[in-house]
Amino acid sequence: MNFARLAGVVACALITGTTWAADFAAGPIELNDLWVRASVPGQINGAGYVEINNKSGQADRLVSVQSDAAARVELHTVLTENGVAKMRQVEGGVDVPAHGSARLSPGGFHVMFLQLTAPFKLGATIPVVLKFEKAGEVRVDFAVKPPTYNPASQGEHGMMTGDHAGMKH
Ligand SMILES: [Cu+2]
Repeated sequence: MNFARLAGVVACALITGTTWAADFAAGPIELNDLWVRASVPGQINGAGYVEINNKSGQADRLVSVQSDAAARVELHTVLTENGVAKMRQVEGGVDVPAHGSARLSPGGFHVMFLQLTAPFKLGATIPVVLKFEKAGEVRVDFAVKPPTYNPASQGEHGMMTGDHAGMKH
């Protein structure tokens, strides 16, 4: 490698370094963009979303979630049966491929908070422990976003962005 090329690599790392830092990590597993929507009056459940990146050459799996923020916390997915979207508890966890990622996002996988201890308040953070099969446990905080929050990149799931709490379990 000649020096000019090396210098270019270093400069690139410096420029992008701050944006590459993960919000939370457990070994090679990095967690970013963790959020829930603020509760609306009368809402008793909530859903959490996160992007999981695996820097390792070994596949891993998100196997369970724990939090004091709700009476029960489960890993859910959304399945469509006869044209009706229904939430189901995930069997065996959420796979995170080697050198790959998994995304919990509206319309798909989510952390399900059942019977909230207290309403999610805008600007607060919700502490959760995520447990991975290989990387182990990591304590993370989910940021509370406005009730109408929807990431722009998730537009294709628009049909699922309504009242999550009203869905049948
Ligand atoms: Cu759910």
